[in-house]
Amino acid sequence: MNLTPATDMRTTLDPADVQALTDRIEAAQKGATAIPKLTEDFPGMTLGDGYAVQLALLERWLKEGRRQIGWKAGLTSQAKMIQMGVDVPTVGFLLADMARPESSVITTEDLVHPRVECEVAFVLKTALGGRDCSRADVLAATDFVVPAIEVIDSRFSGFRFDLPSVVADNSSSARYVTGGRALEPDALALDTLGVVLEKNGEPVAMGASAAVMGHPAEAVALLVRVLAELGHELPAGSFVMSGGITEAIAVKPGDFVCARFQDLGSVAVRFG
Ligand code: 0L1
Ligand code: MG
Repeated sequence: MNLTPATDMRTTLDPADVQALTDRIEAAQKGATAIPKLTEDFPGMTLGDGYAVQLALLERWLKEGRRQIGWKAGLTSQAKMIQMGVDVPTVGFLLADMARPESSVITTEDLVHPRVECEVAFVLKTALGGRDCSRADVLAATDFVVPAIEVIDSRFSGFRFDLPSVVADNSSSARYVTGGRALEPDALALDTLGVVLEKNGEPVAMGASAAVMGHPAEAVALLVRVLAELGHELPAGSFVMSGGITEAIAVKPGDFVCARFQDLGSVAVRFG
């Protein structure tokens, strides 16, 4: 497993191909349709090309008036990497309209094949950026942490992809829900936080936050370093998800999911 940041942002696609692939991802996301991974048509695609498509999608949606609230780190635990057969963490953007209220019903009609993950989310009180961002920098910049469920939804058939494709697909971002209680990071042992994920009243996954790169703030530092490579930084007030602590669990209409976090309380949501 490679838990070091992927910094090879070399690009090979010309601008027209980036726009064509952005059209493809946008249509799959808006229509909730599964498509083949992008590398089937563009086998030479690099990680940098994947980020070029992701950022083109972000730019498009910001122009449409959608609002960015922050970023997510993905594939930050070994459980996730093993599950997906990918060995480098990724980042994706989060828009305000992807949020859903706790205890609400999340419709699956506009999703392809949703899965849920338990994550620690960070809210920043000061801006963070730079290629040398460390765990200590993240903790100093954090206002509070909250427990969260991320609903991921790969737009690729069978939830099968490679790194450039999944990065282009905004690291499978779909929905997110926060709940529980907000705590300052030094009010709890952020590295040994236990979590149990229940589906329909049965525990289906469990783990401790150390599974996320030893400490979730380490994943946020990695995200900041990747963003620095892409020419972005986190403004004060950013909402950042640090990555799934366990493997992701598939959900379908009628499922009730509850993530119970040590010290931070629980987050629950139903699927319809
Ligand atoms: O949030 C995540 O860890 C998802 C990253 C992309 C890979 C996947 O869809 O599982
Ligand atoms: Mg996630």
